[in-house]
Amino acid sequence: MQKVLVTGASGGIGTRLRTLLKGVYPQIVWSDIGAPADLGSDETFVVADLAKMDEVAKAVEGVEGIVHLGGHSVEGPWDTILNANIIGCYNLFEAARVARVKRIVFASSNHAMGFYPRRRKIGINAPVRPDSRYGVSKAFGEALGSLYAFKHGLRVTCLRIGNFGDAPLDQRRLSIWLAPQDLVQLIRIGLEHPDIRYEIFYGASNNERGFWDNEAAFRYGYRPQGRAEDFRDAALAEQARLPPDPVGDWYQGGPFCSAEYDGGEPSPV
Ligand code: 15L
Repeated sequence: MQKVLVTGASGGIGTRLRTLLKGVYPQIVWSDIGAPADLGSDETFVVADLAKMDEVAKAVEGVEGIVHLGGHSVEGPWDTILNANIIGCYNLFEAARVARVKRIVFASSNHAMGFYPRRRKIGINAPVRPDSRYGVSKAFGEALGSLYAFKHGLRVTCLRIGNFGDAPLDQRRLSIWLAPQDLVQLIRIGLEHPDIRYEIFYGASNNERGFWDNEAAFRYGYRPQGRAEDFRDAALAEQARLPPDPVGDWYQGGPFCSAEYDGGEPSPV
């Protein structure tokens, strides 16, 4: 990997990766709809609105690998999700195919699977159960990745990211936390591992209360270093300050499940 494009450079994860990926690849092009405020003079940035194919095509020119973090990163109105995450994701994969990009790492989300009860451990073979329009857009991105991998030979890795940050923020996040350095490991497997064709990994650290079986990632050498339980007391104290949420507390997707909910009794399975 000589030249890598990272979309979503101005977002929360992109901002951290700009430090963490420094020097990992000879050339990194950062992209977003607007430039990060603290863009360094040694960083290459290209403006691209994901909903505009010509701008996306320019951004992917000459790159070998893409880390696609761009788009809308939480639940939103349908028009927002449609433009940023559905049309935007299509434009990205299609532009990559035309430009003969070799690999894409797609930032999917735990919200593609949010409607599984917390007490159920799921792997990558469980059917998708999106908990929001946002979650549906991530399931769409995973399906699109599969199409471009098996039909067009792109090597695609989808990361169902839990919650990225320096520490798990509450009880649910003790199960889904992803430490920054662990995300870097997963991205590097996606961009570099010779055997990748199409894979889905859970973006989670070494979490004792994890909801997910991440065997697929382990097979590719993923060895997460972050241990959520090291932050247990602070996370549980934060949880105690939150109001009860019968639906959100039952399902893996938490508040994404309870928002706009009128589905009756939560599912036991
Ligand atoms: C996500 O997918 C979001 O991008 C992030 O902002 C968090 O809400 C996270 O999920 C989560 O589930 O905590």
